[in-house]
Amino acid sequence: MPKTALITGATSGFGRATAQRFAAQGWNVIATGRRAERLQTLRDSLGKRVHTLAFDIRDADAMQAALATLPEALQGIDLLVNNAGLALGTAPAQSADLGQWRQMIDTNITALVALTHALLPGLIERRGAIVNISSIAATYPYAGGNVYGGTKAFVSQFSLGLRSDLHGTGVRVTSIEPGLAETEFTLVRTSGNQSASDQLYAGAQPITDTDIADAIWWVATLPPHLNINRLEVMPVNQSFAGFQIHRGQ
Ligand code: NDP
Ligand code: 8X3
Repeated sequence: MPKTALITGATSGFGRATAQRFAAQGWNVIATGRRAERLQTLRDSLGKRVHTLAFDIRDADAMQAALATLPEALQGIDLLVNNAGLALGTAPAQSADLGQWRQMIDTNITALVALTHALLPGLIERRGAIVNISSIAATYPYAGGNVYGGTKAFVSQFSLGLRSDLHGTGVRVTSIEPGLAETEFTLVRTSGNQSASDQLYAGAQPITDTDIADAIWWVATLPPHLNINRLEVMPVNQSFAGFQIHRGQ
């Protein structure tokens, strides 16, 4: 029997590459996202092993309704990849848009928690696995990262908390924490500014979507007695800078 992975945010970036990776390895994939036409394209290219659910992950009722439509053969989920998420804006907190903050919290935290809660009983029954996509922004603050970094710190800490609570169930939990990665992430963050996105990645040899798909494949297919708790991944060309000092009043 093939295993089944539910991957959120499969219309783009890490999620799409992960759907492609798992489908190519013979898994059933439940691919989610808002853009139904992109999900259809994914299904057209990957075949019947991919089942698509188009809904806004912030809408708890839509999420439950979508899960309820799953055919019986796909109701047993072995792997949940909580990947859907976004950053909006890089303004300092004092001039940030509260609506953007709320959208990040609703997507990166509230929806992730709700989906995890819905799927936990089944994951326990099947001794499954959860991979949460956090970020280096969870650990390393930077100017303009305020609420985005806060949401990812939640994801990392929630992952560790889940590990504790799931002790003895056989369920594995991993937080993957990527650095600079070229996806649609910056296009979304800058409200569609393609040149800002291109400039950020130019010459940097950033992480690719398939790099992260490979990492997810690795942690999810290790022998069942092993758990990768946190996996921080950066491009070689990215590293740390110092603290900032303001002089004067
Ligand atoms: P993309 O923008 O390429 O993909 C984001 C995915 O999230 C899309 O499939 C999008 O689907 C989905 N999504 C966003 N909002 C919603 C929503 N309300 N409902 C349903 N789905 C939603 O970015 P990445 O692949 O880079 O991002 C994936 C994850 O990786 C995110 O959690 C991000 O924070 C994290 N990350 C990214 C890094 C990077 O540098 N790229 C580094 C570290 C972490 P749709 O729009 O169709 O709904
Ligand atoms: C995305 C990485 O450094 O842009 O999570 O916040 S960063």
